[in-house]
Amino acid sequence: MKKMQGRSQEQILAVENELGAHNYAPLDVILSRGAGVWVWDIDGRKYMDCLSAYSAINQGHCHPRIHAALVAQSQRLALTSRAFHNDQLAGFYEDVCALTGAHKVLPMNSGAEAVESALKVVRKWGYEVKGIPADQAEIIVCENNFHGRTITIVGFSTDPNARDHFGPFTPGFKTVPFGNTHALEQAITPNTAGFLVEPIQGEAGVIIPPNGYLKQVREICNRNQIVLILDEIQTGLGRTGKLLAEEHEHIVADMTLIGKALSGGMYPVSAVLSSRETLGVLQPGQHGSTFGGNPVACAVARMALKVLIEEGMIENAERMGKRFMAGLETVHNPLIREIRGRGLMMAVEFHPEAGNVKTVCNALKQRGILVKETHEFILRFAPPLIITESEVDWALDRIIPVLSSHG
Ligand code: IF1
Repeated sequence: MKKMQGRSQEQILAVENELGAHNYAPLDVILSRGAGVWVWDIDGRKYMDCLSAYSAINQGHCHPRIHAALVAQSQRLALTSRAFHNDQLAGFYEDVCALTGAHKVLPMNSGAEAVESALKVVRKWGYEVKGIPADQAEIIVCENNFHGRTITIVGFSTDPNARDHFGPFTPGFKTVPFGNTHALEQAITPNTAGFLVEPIQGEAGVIIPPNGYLKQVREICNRNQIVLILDEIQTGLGRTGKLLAEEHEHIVADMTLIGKALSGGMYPVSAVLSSRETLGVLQPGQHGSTFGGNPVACAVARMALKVLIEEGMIENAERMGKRFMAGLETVHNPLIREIRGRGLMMAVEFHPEAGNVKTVCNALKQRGILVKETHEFILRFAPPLIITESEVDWALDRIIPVLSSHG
């Protein structure tokens, strides 16, 4: 196996360019080590990670307790398939249900798999419980959604870049404007089985709905016997300053999807959480996954949740989010359209005339801050939830001058 050590950045990128699919345009940095909020590149330069692998690293890079759980379980029993039971799965179910109030859990691996699983279950619930005629189930989603990259999911995306030339797509989906309950009500028919929505739209650029939106959505779904599916794969597990973003509006979804930080970034783990009635429609042989609910995933996830709670990361996200936002709001640049956020899920949106903000990402990288733009004009800031006051101040000292002078 060829060693990468000693190769230059150019040599490594040339290999990636030659042998890898070009489905990403990463920032020009090659990381080789991470600890807490910090990462180092192959030349030893240090950066603060303000992306957290799109909120998969809420607990900080290489959390020692999560790592220890990964090592210990992988040395004992790594995978059994679900053809047999394993001694970690029941504990995972208990921990997740105790924490979230869910009655049933379906363990999967990636976020997209959790979304796809929820879509299958909601359709099946529609036919078998609600009595929707065969193959007529409809699921409503929102414009500018992001729920993953499978053909069914990109089929109901409104982003041409995500969906063009991947058709034909799965039928049975309707799209409504995010944050608009009137449009949602108008889209409902007797065949509507579910409504899939992010509490805050991440990829769209941290789009926060009007106050009361989720509460009204909850009532509309109750009135129309529609399963409310909240995709909390990015907003969940402390990112917005609550365990789940739904808590900001004091509602409980019928199905909640979690992933990413469910493993602290250490292993692909996701889950569909639900009431008995919805997940209860699944019978043996009707759904599955080779790695879903495997002993390592369960052991890692149990520890990832444990440290999230025991180390006060959720409360810290609330406090540090306020400090971070207060700092960002001191930036006065006429090219900035809006600064918004909830907890440590934040965004700075520029006017289009500011040009592609990738230049800002590069300027921030030069100062030791790693962020990524979304949709050309929006910078998202999402550091690990363990960030301290002094680390927030360190970041702001570097971010504020760059944002103030852009343009
Ligand atoms: C990429 C985006 C973020 C998600 C929500 C489901 C999934 C995601 C709300 C699917 C995944 C990731 C995917 C990754 C980059 C990142 C992303 F830019 F793509 F849109 F976070 F905003 N629901 N988001 O955010 O989970 O299957 O990836 O585990 O595809 O580039 P996954």
